This record gives sequence, structure tokens and C-alpha cells, in this order.
Amino acid sequence: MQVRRGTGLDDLVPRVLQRNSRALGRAISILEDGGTGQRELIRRVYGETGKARVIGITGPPGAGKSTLVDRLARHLRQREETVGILAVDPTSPFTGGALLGDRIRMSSLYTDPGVFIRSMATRGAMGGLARASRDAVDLLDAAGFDWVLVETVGVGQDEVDVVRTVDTVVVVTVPGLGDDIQAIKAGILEIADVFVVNKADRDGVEKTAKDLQMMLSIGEHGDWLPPILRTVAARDEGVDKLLSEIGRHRDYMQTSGEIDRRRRSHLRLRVETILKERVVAAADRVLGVDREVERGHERKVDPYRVADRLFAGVLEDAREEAREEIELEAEDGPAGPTEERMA
Ligand SMILES: Nc1nc2c(ncn2[C@@H]2O[C@H](COP(=O)(O)OP(=O)(O)OP(=O)(O)O)[C@@H](O)[C@H]2O)c(=O)[nH]1
Ligand SMILES: [Mg+2]
Repeated sequence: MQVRRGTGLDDLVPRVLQRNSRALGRAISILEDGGTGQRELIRRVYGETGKARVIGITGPPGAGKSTLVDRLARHLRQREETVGILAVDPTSPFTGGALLGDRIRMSSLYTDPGVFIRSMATRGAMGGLARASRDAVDLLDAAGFDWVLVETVGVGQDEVDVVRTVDTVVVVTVPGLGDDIQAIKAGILEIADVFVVNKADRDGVEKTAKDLQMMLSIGEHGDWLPPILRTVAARDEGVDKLLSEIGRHRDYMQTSGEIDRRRRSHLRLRVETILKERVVAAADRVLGVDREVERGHERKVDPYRVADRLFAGVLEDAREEAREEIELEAEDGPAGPTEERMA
């Protein structure tokens, strides 16, 4: 969707910042659609971000992530703190907030004005979803939610990217899935701050906890040793402990200065992603990546030359675009309303 600068967003953004659910829902749809609307929206709310506690909850399908998120949200509501929830589903091609598990959907949280729940998916590439969901975190943060909980199925590297840029990563596993731990190992293990063995009412919880312990002992970690917790989310057991460990991690990050380091490096990651996407998109626009690749395929040129040529073509174009953007900002400031241009 193309959103004209100023149009629509002028009404939408103030309502987003007031935590209006309908406005938030619409704004997240704009993020899912990508393009100019996404950029413009983030440009307008970014100055208000940085206050929420952003927690990622990831783990294999059916581990009980949604149940845990639901429980966590209830505990937080008892403390009168507000909660934004994003369920990011990389496996689904649909959109529009219709995919969240019935457990949460039917729960009383849906009618609580202190809670916003939304599931996200995109039709496009996985990278697009990771970016849109990170932007949605910004939106909920700017809207003033005390907490933002991001649930995503974590199996492969792509899904890891969704939770990579949160403050605290909770990895949920269940007893008796040895292979799952192997799967989790790839990428997720390194970014876990808290481990949860959910469904601790089942057999094998000790073994799973021990396996995790083993893996942790051979892996590398800094001053923070990720705790391994046991929960029965379905019966709300161990959830208060999980919340207090999340709080302890937060305290650790603040006293150690890790929170700033982490947020800075996350921002770098986001910027790099945007940068790469822009370069590739520009290359496509200017010369056509496929066309140049074809020349490489015919062995007329080597891959480095293909890239060189594309990059050279992009440079002039990008320089022009950046100049326009800078001139525009000089005119109306980084977040000023303006209608002069369809970007
Ligand atoms: N026995 C037992 N079942 C649980 C527990 N927690 C959740 N469940 C059940 O496990 C099933 C899956 O729970 P969800 O919360 O939907 O799991 P999920 O990880 O969000 O699933 P996906 O989003 O589909 O990957 C549901 O039937 C839950 O009721 C638990 O602690 N013990
Ligand atoms: Mg779920």
C-alpha cells in the first residue's frame, strides 16, 4: 500500500500513541504491507520508543508459548502494567490478526483495554516479516505499553531473526523432545537469556533440564548464566518465577550496561538489514539483478564483477535518492507533517 505523506497517518499516529486498539491494528497492517507507509509510520513514532520491556518467547511448535504468554500477561495485569502481545507466525501466509491460538483469542485478555493482542504474518519473504514485526514492537513501545511480548515459533535461523532484537529472550522447550533440543541448538541457544522447560507435569522434565544444563556448560556465556526454569503453563505453575527471572535479567542488563550495548547492536542489525534490502532493491531497479546474474551464469563475467557492476549502477542512483531525502528533512524536520511528495 502506498501511503501519501501526511494523508491518513496524521489521524492514525496520534491515536496509536494513545494506545487505541483499532488504530494499532491498522498501523500494524500498514507495517505488514511494507513500502512507504511502513517507513513513514516508524519515522513518526520512533522518537517515542525505548521505554517498553521487550521480551521474546520462542520455542518449537506446541511447546506452550501462547499459554505462557497468556499467563505472563495476566500476572502483569495484576500489577496494573500494560501489555502488548505480538504472535509472529512465519509459517503462515495470511495476515490480519486472525491466527492467534484460540487459547488467547478466547481469553478475557481480549476485552482488557490494558492489553493489545495481534498476530502477524506476511505474504512476502521471511526478512520482511522479521522487519515488520520488529517495527510493530516499536509501535507498541511508542504507544506506551509497559511490556511487549513477542511470541514466535523458533526452529530455524529465519525465525531467530524475529526475536533477535528483543531485550530478553525466553526459550521454551518441553520434556522428551531430544531432537527438538538439537533443532533449537542452531542459533537459538546462543541468544537465550532464560530457558523454560514447560509441561513439567510430563515425564522426562529432569532429563530435558539436564540436557540443557549440559549444553550450557559447554557453551559460552558472559556474566549472565541463563537459568533453566520449569513451568506448567496450563496450570499457571512456575510463571511467577519466570517473571521474576525476567526481572532479574533486566536488572543485570541495566547494572552491567548490557542493555545499551545490546540495543545498540540490535539497532545496527536493523540498519544493516534495511541497508541491504535497499541496495538490492535499487540494483533491481537500476540494472536488474537477474539480468546481471544471467551474464554471470553464461560465464561472461564472474560473480564479483556482477556485484561490482550492480553496485556501481546503484551508487549514482542511491546518491541521488539520499540527497532528496536529506533536502526533505531539512525542510520539515524528521517528523514534521508534509504532503509534498509521493515517495
Ligand atoms: N500438559 C501440559 N500441556 C500444556 C502446558 N502448557 C500448554 N499446554 C498445552 O499444549 C498445547 C499447545 O499450547 P500452546 O500454548 O498453543 O503452544 P504454542 O507453543 O503457542 O503453540 P504454537 O504457537 O502452535 O507453536 C495446548 O493444548 C496447551 O493446553 C503444560 O504446562 N502442560
Ligand atoms: Mg502459539
